[in-house]
Amino acid sequence: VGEREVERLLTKAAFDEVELNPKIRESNRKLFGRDMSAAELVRQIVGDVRRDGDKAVIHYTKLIDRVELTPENLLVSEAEFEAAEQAADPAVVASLRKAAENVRRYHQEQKPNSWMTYRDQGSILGQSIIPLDRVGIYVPGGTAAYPSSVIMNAVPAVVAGVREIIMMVPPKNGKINPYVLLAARAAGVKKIYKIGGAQAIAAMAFGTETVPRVDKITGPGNIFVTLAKKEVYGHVDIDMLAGPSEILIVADKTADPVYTAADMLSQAEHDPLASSIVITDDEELAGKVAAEAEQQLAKLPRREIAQASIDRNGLIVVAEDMMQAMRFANVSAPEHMELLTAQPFQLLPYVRHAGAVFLGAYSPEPLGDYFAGPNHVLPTGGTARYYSVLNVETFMKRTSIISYTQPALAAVSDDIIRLAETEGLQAHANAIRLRRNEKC
Ligand code: HSO
Ligand code: ZN
Repeated sequence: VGEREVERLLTKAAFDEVELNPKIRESNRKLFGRDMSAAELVRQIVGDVRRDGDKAVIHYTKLIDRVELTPENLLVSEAEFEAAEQAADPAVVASLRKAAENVRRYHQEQKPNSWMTYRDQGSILGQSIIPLDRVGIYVPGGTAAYPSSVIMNAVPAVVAGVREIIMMVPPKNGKINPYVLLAARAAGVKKIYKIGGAQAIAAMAFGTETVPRVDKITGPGNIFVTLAKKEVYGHVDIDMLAGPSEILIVADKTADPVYTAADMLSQAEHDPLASSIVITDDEELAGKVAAEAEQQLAKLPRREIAQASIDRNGLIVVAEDMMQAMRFANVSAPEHMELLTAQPFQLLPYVRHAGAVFLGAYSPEPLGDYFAGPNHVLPTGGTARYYSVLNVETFMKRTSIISYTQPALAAVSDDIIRLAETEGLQAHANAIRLRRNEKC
């Protein structure tokens, strides 16, 4: 196929596809007795929670999650934490702790500093960096209840100095994955609520009788969660609109087809809508990767999901040369980009759009998912064109500092008065003139 066709294949909007999914309409019809898109349903839930608080949260939790909650047990109790500790394998907890420590160390280095600078005649300018007061983290339920994602969201918030971190997890049969609870506690999350879906996002955005209103919501979720984040954006800040996972591997003839196929499947098993792409200048490698992927896939416990993902969004592109491969890779702007080439650092300067880059045969994507230290909450669906990976500054904001002395202000007053009067803003000009002892 031609270059344009390749580019089209590389820039599919997974997000739209989900919203148009007829299955979602169908399940909404069953639940609510009328035809509704995911977006309409989300708008209704957000509106109801905003108006009715806990009552609406409890109503939708019963309807959608089939769990009966009361205002008293929305919060995970001390007894539930203890039960999680009992149920947990200590080796897993130890690995989670090591992972959290690596993530903490990495993010510590990201921490931006406030600064001040001296200008003419004793004036001072600067920038303070202030952590957010309260943030809310969403953690998906079901098979996507990832303790690693708890660490990736909570630790940077703690490093930033956020005063209060709350978390929402949908209850499955009234229960929450014990490792999610323990990871949250280890990271410093104080309050965890058994609420999921759009109702959780709305509760955090507007507050209810039991849920405090937060300033920012982070964390991945299904289509309902993502649409709800879009809906409440502006009332609160959000991290990003996360879609299904993606990997794009740039490989030359030196790449190992076994590793290449394995890394493709590592993302394919996340979600039927996940995407796994290989771009190579070597046709022989392309063939080997395809055959190898088929073999490995057949043995996976999650082969149904991985197969669906590969059928839908699996792609092996043979490029004319490595420069064209890099151009295609940037068009895709993938969440994860692997460079499986002889000299990966030589390609790094050509990377324009990627959430995270993994260089060389011994930096497989799961290393970043779990352990190395950089964050695994990354832009998807081509949004790496303008979004960054979740980081410490995600949980901070900047405030400008301005301090002039009398002579410093006098020296620039003519300019300011002229600009203010040009804009027809006399009161602005007066604020300056009065400080020159002029009568206004
Ligand atoms: N690859 C996922 C993160 C994750 N993987 C969590 C395993 N657990 C986000 O892109
Ligand atoms: Zn993953």
